[in-house]
Amino acid sequence: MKIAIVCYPTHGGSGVVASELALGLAERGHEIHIVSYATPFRLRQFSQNVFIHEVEVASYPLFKYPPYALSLATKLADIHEEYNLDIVHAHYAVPHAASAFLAKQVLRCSKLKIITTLHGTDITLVGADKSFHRVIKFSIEESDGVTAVSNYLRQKTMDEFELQNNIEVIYNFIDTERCRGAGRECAREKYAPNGEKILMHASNFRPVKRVSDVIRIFARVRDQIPAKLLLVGEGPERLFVQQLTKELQLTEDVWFLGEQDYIENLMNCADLFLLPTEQESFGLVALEAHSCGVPVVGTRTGGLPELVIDGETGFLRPVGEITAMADSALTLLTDDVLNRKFRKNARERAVNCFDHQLILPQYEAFYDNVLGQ
Ligand code: GMT
Repeated sequence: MKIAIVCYPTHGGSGVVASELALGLAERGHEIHIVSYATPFRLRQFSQNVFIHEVEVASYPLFKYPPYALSLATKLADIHEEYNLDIVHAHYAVPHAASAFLAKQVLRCSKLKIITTLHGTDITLVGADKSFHRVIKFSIEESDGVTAVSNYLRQKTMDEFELQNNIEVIYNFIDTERCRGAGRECAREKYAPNGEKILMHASNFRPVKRVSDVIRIFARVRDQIPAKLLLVGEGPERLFVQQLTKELQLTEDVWFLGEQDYIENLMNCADLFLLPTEQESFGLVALEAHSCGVPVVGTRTGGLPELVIDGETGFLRPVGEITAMADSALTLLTDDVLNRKFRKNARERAVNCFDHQLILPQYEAFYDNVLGQ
């Protein structure tokens, strides 16, 4: 098949999923065209069957906001004319699904199928905003196929947009072999020279991730046992979080590591992953933790319980319950037998339910189905 994958190039989960999907499908012989405003970081190396198309947006003094959605639509129409695509697969509804629809209208080509994958904030935060709501509802309704990354997100979308569409759930996935090989570079001694326990968190440091809760949970843990915290990522809350770290006198024990292209090496250092997020449609980063055999302590919210099994692969507590999450973390960090059991369960959960070899065929089957419509 010839598939254009439209995505964001950043470290966010939707860009990572789209990139891994591109690489997986290319390996299975499909011709993949990546369309984005920059090359996604995981696709910077040459891969057979993957073509990169960067969207350029014209600037003009009249434009306060450069019209990216229009440039993207034009680019998609051009790519179709040159390569005769079967499918445009839009990852993240805003504005990708709308641009794909516009490209199809411009081409007047009913043969070209549009698939939209919903990732989370495109529905729960951005899509729900009044300024986008109608266009997003329309773009989803006009897609030839729609997938969501969890049952939670599927239901949330149906309710939010009062949709009649069929939305298929295809979970996010990971190459679980990658984690097995990683970790040699993980210098545990570098981050925890005196054998301290290592907790980790990775996110885009947006308010929805509640990174300040991570710090407060860590403060309670470190009061009880020697521990270090690795923080991965960048975002608007970073300065605030750094300030809080100072105020709580944790600077010596918290490592701010910035954005990392592959976090497996660091993840293999961790004894526990913290994800006290407000909302999470799936939680790809929790899957990355599980794939490396790292239990997760987080919140019972959104699609996270579809991945993290409370009491088996981690502990899930209500949003904002810092003390309960700190207690759960301490339980897992002080009981070695329990920790080993949870580590084994977490790894098995990733391998048995979310490995790329299981999920990629689901996307292929979905494409076949849509093309057969
Ligand atoms: O807001 C984010 O966390 C970024 C967003 C994205 O575009 O990458 O993440 C969403 O998509 C991921 C990939 O499907 C999911 O794993 C995340 O749970 C989801 N984030 C939220 O729902 C907050």
